[in-house]
Amino acid sequence: MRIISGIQPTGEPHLGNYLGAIKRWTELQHEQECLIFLADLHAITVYNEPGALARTIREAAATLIACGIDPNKTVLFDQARVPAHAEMAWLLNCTARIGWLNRMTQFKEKSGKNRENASVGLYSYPVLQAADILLYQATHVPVGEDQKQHLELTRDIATKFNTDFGVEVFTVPEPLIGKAGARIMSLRDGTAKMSKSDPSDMSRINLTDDSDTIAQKVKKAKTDPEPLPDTMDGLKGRPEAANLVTIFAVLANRTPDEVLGEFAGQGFGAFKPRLADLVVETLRPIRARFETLRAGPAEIDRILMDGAVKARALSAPTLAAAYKAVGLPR
Ligand code: AQP
Repeated sequence: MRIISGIQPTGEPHLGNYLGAIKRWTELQHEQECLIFLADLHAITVYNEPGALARTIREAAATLIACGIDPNKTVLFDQARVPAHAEMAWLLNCTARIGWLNRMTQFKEKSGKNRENASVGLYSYPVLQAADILLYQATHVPVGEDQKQHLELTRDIATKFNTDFGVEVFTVPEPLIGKAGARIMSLRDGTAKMSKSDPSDMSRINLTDDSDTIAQKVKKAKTDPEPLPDTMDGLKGRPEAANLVTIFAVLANRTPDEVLGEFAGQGFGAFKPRLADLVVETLRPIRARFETLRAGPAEIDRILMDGAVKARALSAPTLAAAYKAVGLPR
């Protein structure tokens, strides 16, 4: 099995990224061949302050390492240092169909009402994602609910390319089914996912927040005045409450119903301090490692450059095969 996944270095990784993706990557690297990349080419599909990108790329890398990604086990790199991603994306842009991209719901969500003004890059974002995956002959991609449609598109592009040119250049990747990562919602709105790009910092817990900030954010998290029921069924129509119980359960390695068994009949005044303690304890070692790593930016750059060297070598044969298949001399 070869597994690939990525994260956009667009802001500070948060508890949703950790519980939904990063934690799983740290486990997978002990069992399978893993590549994890910082999707900096994806990051510029919307305007990102150029002066800040180099820093956010380093900080995202430091956060991943602090969470347990081991650069000796995982090939950790950023896309921009591996030009094959942009090259392959162009080849695949010529295979992907406009009708396929028109169906991508994430573009509709991210482009909002002002679609005519969205960048072409945002529109063809899933084609770059296909390039990220297919370049490495990845066999499996861990996908959350929000990314299922993009992986389907990757499979369609790979199959059409192989068929059009009559040569099996690409492995058609499978979704990695397994223990599903939790979907963590905003602390301000239980119907929106916790997100780096939410303008309110109070909506998320950043992996590098200090203990006081975490306690403050949990305390201020939106809830309701009702007491907690004894099962998750009783939380229907209370998305904020359900989200906090889910976070508690994942962090405590318990089922949500087990957590509710303990807190049934109590209000959030009792629940929130316990939840804050759990989050603080989980993130304390991550933050400590992050602070140490942040003090050595040259070491982070070295790790990313080493990763890029490995990624270039791994991707080169597939890129060459794709150029050859379409008939372009190099
Ligand atoms: N709230 C979440 N709950 C569970 N998983 C999440 N992921 C993101 N948010 C949650 C997962 O984290 C991985 C990396 O995500 P990403 O940074 O590439 O992009 P995203 O999904 O668009 O995350 P954000 O935080 O919402 O970023 P912005 O605001 O920059 O768009 C993915 O596996 C994702 O599923």
